[in-house]
Amino acid sequence: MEEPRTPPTVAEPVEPHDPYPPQPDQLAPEVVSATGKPTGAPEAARAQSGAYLTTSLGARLRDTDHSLKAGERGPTLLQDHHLREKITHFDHERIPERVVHARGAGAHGVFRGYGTASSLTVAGFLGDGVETPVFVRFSTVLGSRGSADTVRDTRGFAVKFYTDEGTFDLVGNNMPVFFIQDGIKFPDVVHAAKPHPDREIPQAQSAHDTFWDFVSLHTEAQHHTMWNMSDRGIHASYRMMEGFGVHTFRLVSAEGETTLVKFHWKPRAGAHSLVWEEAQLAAGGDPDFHRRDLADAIAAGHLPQWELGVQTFPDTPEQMFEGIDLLDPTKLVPEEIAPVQPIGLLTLTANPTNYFAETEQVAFHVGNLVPGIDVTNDPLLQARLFSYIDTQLTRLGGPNFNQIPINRPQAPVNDMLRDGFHQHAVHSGVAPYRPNSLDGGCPFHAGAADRAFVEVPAAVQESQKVRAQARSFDDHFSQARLFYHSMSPVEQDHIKSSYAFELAKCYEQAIRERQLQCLANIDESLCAAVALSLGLPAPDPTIELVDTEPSPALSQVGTPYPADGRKVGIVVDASSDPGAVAAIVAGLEAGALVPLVIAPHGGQIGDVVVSRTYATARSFEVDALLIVGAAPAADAVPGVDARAAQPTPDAAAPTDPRIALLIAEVWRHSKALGAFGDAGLGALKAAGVARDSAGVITGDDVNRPEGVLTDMAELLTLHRVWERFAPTGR
Ligand code: HDE
Repeated sequence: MEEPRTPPTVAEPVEPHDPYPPQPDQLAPEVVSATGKPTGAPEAARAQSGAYLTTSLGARLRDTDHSLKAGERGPTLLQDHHLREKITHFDHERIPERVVHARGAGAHGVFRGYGTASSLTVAGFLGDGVETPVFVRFSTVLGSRGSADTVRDTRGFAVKFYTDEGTFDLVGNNMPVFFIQDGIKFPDVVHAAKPHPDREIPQAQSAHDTFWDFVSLHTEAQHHTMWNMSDRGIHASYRMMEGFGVHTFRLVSAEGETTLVKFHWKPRAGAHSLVWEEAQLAAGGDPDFHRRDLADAIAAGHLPQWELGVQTFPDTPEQMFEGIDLLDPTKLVPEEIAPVQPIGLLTLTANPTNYFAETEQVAFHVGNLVPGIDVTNDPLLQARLFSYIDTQLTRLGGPNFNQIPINRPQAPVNDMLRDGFHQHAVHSGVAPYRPNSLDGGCPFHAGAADRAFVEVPAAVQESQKVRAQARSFDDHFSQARLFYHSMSPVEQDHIKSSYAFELAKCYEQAIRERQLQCLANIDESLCAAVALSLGLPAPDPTIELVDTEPSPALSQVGTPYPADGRKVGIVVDASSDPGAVAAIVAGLEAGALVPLVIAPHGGQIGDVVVSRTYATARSFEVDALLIVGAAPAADAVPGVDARAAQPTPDAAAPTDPRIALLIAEVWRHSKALGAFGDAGLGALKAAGVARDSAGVITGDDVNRPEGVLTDMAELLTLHRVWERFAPTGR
């Protein structure tokens, strides 16, 4: 029997009781057998059981604090089986982290098909109203397991669909293009992007010589690099991130018709980013920023959602669309010429119960396909088909990794794969081979009517064995130019600044100059702005610059999205009226916003729980800020906190220096600001913010906050107040 959870007591609990159940927001993988059979057992059936401490085999233990010694002061005895078991297991707690995508965050969810893809594919899970359990893992690429979430990087967006026709994995990224066109280059790009092999620095960064050395010499990487330098490299949260299958896949209909597709995940909350200073502050102030945001949102019931969509292309022998090679993963197809058609909805519903068991041990594989979805000859995808199984052999310690709970399929398994390390199935019979008569011929081949996976008999051109690629892969710059020209002026400014930042971090002048040459081959004004920052001359292009129609869909600016789940900080001080604070909190919650009360110290303001204190609050934690009161707190002592040493100019409404800094940050991060009464106005003044400037809303009466709250919710639908700062226009 599981015990209900009770709040912790100050004194150590001593009354034996069974383990607590998981938290209400948590879920564990479905309890199926190693061969995919439903067991009917609750998810917690795999958790620890019994009230008493035991050995790994269930013998109860009286003492785990003292080793078995020859006398109180004597040496420890080899006989101590408990000591040896405990230490031996501890010694082997770590498994190798992923070579790439080591740092991740996972969640359980459900996918509901719309049926709109049914004419394109027989895949059952895309059928109208069909619900399929999923596990999703988001990740950064470069950093080690403990690295910060908000570094500038590409993000992984991997989804495991446990369909009843087998598991389908869509192992994508938050960018639609990749650094390389052929999988054989993957070790090169990863070696270049990872920390330098001599000093092992920098961690989780592309701002270093080896990365820029590679991408400037290997110019097919320039398009993806441009995405990384854009706002897409520092997304605001996993909830606000697009996903892409990158490669072109092939769907197969019931009639055997094939269609080429590119997969897209569209977040319901819109695609949004941090600004670079926020990303840097968050990396120190809350290295788990994205992981925490995802878990908190799910726990609070603000369930993240994405629509899955496809761009479709005729499956012609050339596999080209409007001059774009569909097998070249450094190219995207603008949505304006191939609209994304929605085919289903993903909702994340629960957090994992155990990070290691689920998020760490989950094993994705692009070859996990179901009938109706097949691969193409994209040379990057082809290499991935090898890599994802191979890597698990070392990482998860043997060939039976698909029997680990999070990887178990929820479809019957009869695979003739036998034995190996950590075999969990207890196979019956004597004939794991085909054909056989001893097990009555079982397992049988599935016929066409039995929904078997059949590779599309795609034609292979008569050719020679060559280490070469098609000429259509040779264009390395035109889509980087297309992307840059599709950005709004403020996004272009961010791109210029990130190139300037990253290249300034390089030590080698030759690498900077070489990358400037690449920028000259993308856009003259971009190259000139970065060259100016670096103090170098801007080179002329070495190729003819070709203009294509921009793709406005690539810009993240200008489209309103629901503000649900956005965080609004409320700064209060010792004299703030608890009733007014409670009313603001209630007003925000009624609008599906998340209030974070920032007070001089922890505890409660009336019935409202304080979320942050003056000593901890920074801009990156909120999407907008409301100021009710901000008088200096008792601990605003210069020398205790350097931030508390800033002057507060307005003697009439003295403001805590840390709040003045917070307001100034929120201001320059282009977020909405609201202020009530004299205290609020004084605080704005102390931070140097003009009350009538863009995105600043003021209210006279804190007891009538409705107007301010409505205006603020409206501003949040556009994510940021970009018009606050005029673009450079350089
Ligand atoms: Fe991966 N990739 N990759 N990759 N990848 C891995 O698999 C690899 C590529 C992606 O959350 C590894 O289990 C090769 C493109 C994601 O567990 C490894 C090539 C895209 C994840 C591997 C690529 C991805 C991985 C590391 C070039 C976007 C994390 C451990 C041919 C479409 C999945 C592991 C998770 C993980 C190999 C290129 C996405 C080493 C060889 C392109 C989201 O097997």
